[in-house]
Amino acid sequence: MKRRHFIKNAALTSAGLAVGSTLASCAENTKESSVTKVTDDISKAKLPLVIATWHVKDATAKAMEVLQAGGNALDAVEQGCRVEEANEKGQSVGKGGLPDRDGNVTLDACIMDKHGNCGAVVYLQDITHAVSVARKVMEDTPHVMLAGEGAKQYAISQGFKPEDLLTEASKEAWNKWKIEAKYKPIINIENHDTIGMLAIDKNGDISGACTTSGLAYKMGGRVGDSPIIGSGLFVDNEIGACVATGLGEEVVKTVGSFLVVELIRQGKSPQDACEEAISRIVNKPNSDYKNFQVGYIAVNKKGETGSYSIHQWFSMTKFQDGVNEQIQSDYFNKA
Ligand code: SD4
Repeated sequence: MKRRHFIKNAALTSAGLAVGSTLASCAENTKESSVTKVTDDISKAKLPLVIATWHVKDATAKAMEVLQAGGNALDAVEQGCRVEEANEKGQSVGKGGLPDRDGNVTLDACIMDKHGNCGAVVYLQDITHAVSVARKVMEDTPHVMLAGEGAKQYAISQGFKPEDLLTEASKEAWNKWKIEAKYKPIINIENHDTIGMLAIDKNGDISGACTTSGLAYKMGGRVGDSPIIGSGLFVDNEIGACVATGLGEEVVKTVGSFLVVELIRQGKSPQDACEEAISRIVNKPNSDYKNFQVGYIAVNKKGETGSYSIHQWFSMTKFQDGVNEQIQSDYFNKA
């Protein structure tokens, strides 16, 4: 608005025009500098870089292997997430995930590339690698999201093999749960939860992915934040990226990952942006935050990272400059 006014006024005199062009270019520069603030010294960042929610060093190692071999960030996050999807011991992702209250394992996943393209699957059953189906949706269909039976049939048509995702261990846990059948979100279910992964490749391009079996013993048909672009994941290759874990309903209500990236755009560090997004949740009137967990991890274009959660024991795994480490996250609820 200001700039339009200015150009209109400047057009009135030639002197105005001269000054106008200087000021207009100042205005452009100011606009430019606020947007490129995080990109200006990308050359200093130690790239490539991978971060992921929770303690998933095998997954970040796989992603880094892809990046070191010259692969792009999109391949890295897909391959990294696949490690945990195939890990039957992880009861919150892919095969071996805990089922809904009816005993069905249903997966949610999404992926987003450096161009802002995205793909997602929700309520997917019998297919382990939901993240790869999400990528197929992004690359080979005119849509961004497929659900349920349609997603499954699409996956099968693309060569994915259907299999039973309910392992003996998860069936046993479900049978125990059925004795009382009380639904209650569990904070930090096993220090290894939904996997969200963000990577910056050697070219400085960012991609992200998120994959989960969602909340254990959820209602049949329930979909969380993880496959919802802007909630569970958001990537803006000019600015940075964010991915979420925890009680998806609370993340969706604040469009958490998009919020974090927009806060970075406005000049916040990834750490401050994650903290602000958590404060939006806990500071709601009547927030029940003492009874649920939400955690965010984020990266900016400079390769700076941040992570923050409501409760203690959330962590981020970070692989950069030859070091693959689990970093405990700072948290809000210190009372
Ligand atoms: C969901 N955000 O479905 C996922 C699950 C999760 O800790 O991250 N649980 O709500």
